Order: sequence, then structure tokens, then C-alpha cells
Amino acid sequence: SDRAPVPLRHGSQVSKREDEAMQRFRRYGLGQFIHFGLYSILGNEYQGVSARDGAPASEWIRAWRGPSAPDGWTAIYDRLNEQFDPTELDARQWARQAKQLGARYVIFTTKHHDGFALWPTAHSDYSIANSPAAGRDLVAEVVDAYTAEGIDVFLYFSVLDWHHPGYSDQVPTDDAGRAAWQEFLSYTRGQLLELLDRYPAARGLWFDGTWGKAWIASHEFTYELERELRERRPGLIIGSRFRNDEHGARHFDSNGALLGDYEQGWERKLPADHAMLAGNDWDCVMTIGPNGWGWTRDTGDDYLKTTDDLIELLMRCRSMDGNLVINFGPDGAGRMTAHEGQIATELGAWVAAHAAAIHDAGHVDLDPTGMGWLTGTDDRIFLTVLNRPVTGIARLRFPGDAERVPTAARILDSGRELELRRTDLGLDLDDASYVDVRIPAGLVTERAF
Ligand code: JFZ
Repeated sequence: SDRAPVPLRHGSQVSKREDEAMQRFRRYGLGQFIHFGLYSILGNEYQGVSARDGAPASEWIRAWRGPSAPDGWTAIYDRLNEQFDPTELDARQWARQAKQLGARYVIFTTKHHDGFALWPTAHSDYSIANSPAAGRDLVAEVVDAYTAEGIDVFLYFSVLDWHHPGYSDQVPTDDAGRAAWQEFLSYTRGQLLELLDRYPAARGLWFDGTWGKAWIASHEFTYELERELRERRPGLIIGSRFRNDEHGARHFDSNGALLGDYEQGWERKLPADHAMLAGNDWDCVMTIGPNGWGWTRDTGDDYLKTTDDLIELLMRCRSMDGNLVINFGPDGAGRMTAHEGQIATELGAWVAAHAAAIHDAGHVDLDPTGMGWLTGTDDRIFLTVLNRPVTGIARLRFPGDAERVPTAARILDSGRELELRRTDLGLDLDDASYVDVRIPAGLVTERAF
């Protein structure tokens, strides 16, 4: 814009990165999110009573309100650490499954809104060290197992903390409140530096719960903390959901500059088109069910996304240069669900057979076809056909002198050659070349599963 930039003390401190870590990020393509914590014990119900009508989502069950909520509910919830013992949790098995899925990074909930740390933090008593699983460190287990499989690890961290007495949504108005909030900030800083020190293999921090008014007012502190985290771990990737500028602008500062290394606002939603991303890196985090990130014991009539749904979302993201991150919510014992297992097998087979169209391929500057999603590299164009036209012909339009008009077409997984021809439509005023590819009926059944 022609407007003069607003002078900002706590605006963006990064510009588009081209270092090795961000180049890797751009080639992930597919990721896995894991929501695991005290809420996983419950599966969105307590003693047979469903929280469905009173809690926003399974990992939000502590916020259960209304007639169905048990008496003294939050106090009951806060003592779940006494039952936390995921005896079936084998991070190496999770990592093998993620590898099978084709995920290239994982985002793991080290501490969700309930404040319970899955590593033995020195900064709070509310951690795995105070549970029947004492002696274990789930963050270490996940970091080690996934790193061994070649999958990068990002640590999810909720700033919002329902357990810490100093946490506040509102800006404190008296001395006691201000002191408590300062105490909370130093606890938060302590935990974050601790995570970086303990898990040097972690590549990124995935922040959440940063919408509270007190956090927003702490822009000087968060500006300095971002600096400190980046200094402590060169190459560290931080999304745009960590902090805001002094005017309260989140994700993008008051001059429109991204407040992090990638856009972190695409949560169960997708950009309408590539242009609106303005070249920013991004990922989309997505649940398999409708909402709810933690385990849900009874999914009832919920629609669970199928492998085909996820293929569509994955390729739509890749067609706009983004990564798709699919959430898994293991049960309280640490077991992934049967549906998640099926997704890992089926989607994983598809991803393995079509890897060339996914990880290294990105946005192609051509008209969208309506038949599916286009991805490409310098010398190849991939069309993931989701809707086969009644004509059986995929027609691609190449504007201008069309140096890039393809000369051959084949099915990616089988290598089967497809009939391709240049089509001169004789359209006046349309400076474009067209290519028709005949798509055999039954193509979609040629999947590897
Ligand atoms: C947050 C959490 O509250 C939720 O439990 C889960 O962990 C999810 C990944 O993140 O939920 C959000 C946060 C931000 C938006 C939507 C849901 N948002 O910006 O639209």
C-alpha cells in the first residue's frame, strides 16, 4: 500500500526465511498433530455422562458447564493427574504409524490449556512427575521416537493455563494481580527455555491460547521472549500465533507483516485461493471428526473424514503451497483409534504412491480445473482428479505462448501412459493453448489400496 508504515516497537521481527529449516518446512506436505493429556483419560465423558452438550470439545472438557456437568467439576478434573498412566503408550509405535501415514512433521501437545505438563518440568508441580507415570517423560519419548523415524518435531504449548494461579484473561488491575501475572510470565518463559534446552531436536514451537487480554497487553515481554527463543535455538520455527504488537494486532502486525515464520491461523479452515496468502508460508491443522482434538470415546453420529476427504484436503493445501496437519487423539492408555489406524494405512499408501505430487510439488499458476487440484514442480504438472468429467477429458489451459505446455501424460502410480493432444479451439481473443488428456473410466480405483 502507499500508506507510510506505522512505527512499531513490537512489530514483526522476521521476514520471509530461506534457511534450511524453512526450506524443509515447505517440503513437509503432510504432518500429524497429536492431542494427548489429562482429557484423554475421559474421552469427552465422565462416569458415563457425555459432556457433548456442555463442553466445547473433548480437550476442553474441564470447561464443562450446564446441567449435565458433575458437581465440583473443575476440582475433579484438576485431580486427574492422580490417574494419568498411559501404560500402552509406545511412542515408537506412534512414530512408525506416522511414518506409514507419510507425515514429515509432528506437533505434540506438551502442555494444553489444563496446564498439565507431559514432561517433568522444574517450573511446576503439575506434571507427569506427579502422576502414576512419574519417571516418564512423554515429550522425550515422542521427540526421540519421531526423530529416529526422520520426522521433525514441533512442540505445541498453550500459554492459556487453567491451573497456574497467576494466569489471567483480563489485564490485572491491582498490585497483587500484577505480581501474580509477572509470576505467570516468568513460569511461561521458564518452561519454554526448559523445552528448548531439554529437546534440542525439536524444530519448532506451536503456540496456542494466546488470545487473553493480559497476554496481549504483555507485548514488550513477548517481543523479548521471541528474540530470546530464536537466539537460543537458531533455525527455530515459530508460527504467527505467539504474540501481537503494541496495538493488539495478532498474526499480522499493524503494518501487515507476518508475526512469525508462517501463518498459523488456518485451523479447520482453508484459504480460498493461493493469491490471498500473499506468498506467506502456512499450514492447515485439521481434525478427523468435526471438532474436538482430544480423544472422544463415543463419536456418535459424528462424520469422520475418510481417506478420500483427506486426500482432497491434502492436495488442496499443496495446490496453495501449504501443509496439511491431521490430528490424532489417542485414548487415555495411549492407543490411537481404529479409524486413525485406517487413515494411516490408506492415506499412507496413497501418499507413498503419489509422493512426487505432494512434498516437492507446490502451487501451479494455471486456472483451477474443477476436476481436482493441480500441483507442480519446474518440469511436471500433477492433476489429482477427484471429479472425472463426463467427457472423460481433462482440459488444461495454458495462457500466452505456453512454453510449459506438456507433451506427455501418465498416471503417477502405475506409470500408465495417457492419450494427450493439443487442442486448438479457434477461440478469438483467447491467447492460450489447450491440452486434453483422456482420463480412463475407473481411474480412481487404481489407488494402491
Ligand atoms: C485451540 C485449542 O483451544 C484447541 O483445544 C486445540 O488445541 C486447537 C488446535 O487449538 O483452538 C483454537 C484456537 C484458535 C482458533 C480456533 C481454535 N482460531 O484461531 O480460529
